[in-house]
Amino acid sequence: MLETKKLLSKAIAKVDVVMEILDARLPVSSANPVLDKLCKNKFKLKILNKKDLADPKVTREWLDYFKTGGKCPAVAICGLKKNEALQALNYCVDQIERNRARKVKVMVVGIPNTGKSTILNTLAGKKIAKTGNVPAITRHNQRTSLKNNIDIYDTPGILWPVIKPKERAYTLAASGAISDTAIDYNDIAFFAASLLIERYPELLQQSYPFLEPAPEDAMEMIEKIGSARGCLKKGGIINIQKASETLIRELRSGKIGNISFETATDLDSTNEII
Ligand SMILES: Nc1nc2c(ncn2[C@@H]2O[C@H](COP(=O)(O)OP(=O)(O)OP(=O)(O)O)[C@@H](O)[C@H]2O)c(=O)[nH]1
Ligand SMILES: [Mg+2]
Repeated sequence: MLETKKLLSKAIAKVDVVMEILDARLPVSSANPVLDKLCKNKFKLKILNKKDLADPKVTREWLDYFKTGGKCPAVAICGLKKNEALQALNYCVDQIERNRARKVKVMVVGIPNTGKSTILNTLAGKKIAKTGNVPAITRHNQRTSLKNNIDIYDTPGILWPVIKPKERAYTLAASGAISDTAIDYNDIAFFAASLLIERYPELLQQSYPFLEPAPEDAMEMIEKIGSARGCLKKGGIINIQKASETLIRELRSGKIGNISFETATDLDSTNEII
């Protein structure tokens, strides 16, 4: 990890601006804890990407949170929309005192699967970088020249080896930032179901009418999903693994609705500063 940090630090030293791509549904858990230090003398913009999947009210609260006290400039975008990606890029480039003849170098960093390569493709207007809804798609830094003398560097997602507290690991796994082979679906589904029951009962009612009457707990919810979706083993026993996979898949795709996994209020209550 020390080696990764050194490489990242060297790469950052060579660029003018850093675009930190976060997942709008989990702007804290998807942040790189050492990036702020590495970017000490650089302009860095936090981009809350995938805003189309997040709870809009919670995203607004996050933007207010970052704005308050000048913590860090932040915007929320859908990386698939050209005008939104371009606005974020222009915001960054406008911060640089620039001689038009000189190229502006912009680096896109973030943990896996937050949409870095997607944003690059959207900005370039063509598919330059490979993308995919599993982590660790991009393997090497890749430079692309954009209009207006801007060079943009796509980078592989970097995940930190120690993720604390445990809820952050669950949150990351539920979003798809951690490889599915490294997680226990049952635990993640249990975490996700508890969150949905507590925070998004109306969405559950609309998307999963078969849950009525509302489940008392996560296990009951997963069992009901298994039963409704035909996730059954021999003898009609519910296949909890399959039911868990179904819930996570539908949660990630936005099928259940616009959901945020963490809120600025949660963070305020822990007095944590980011
Ligand atoms: N709904 C939605 N999906 C997005 C958005 N941005 C990216 N995605 C999807 O998220 C998945 C991951 O996108 P990538 O661009 O490959 O993510 P990455 O950060 O480059 O991932 P690594 O290279 O593995 O670090 C893909 O399925 C994209 O289509 C967005 O704003 N909204
Ligand atoms: Mg990528």
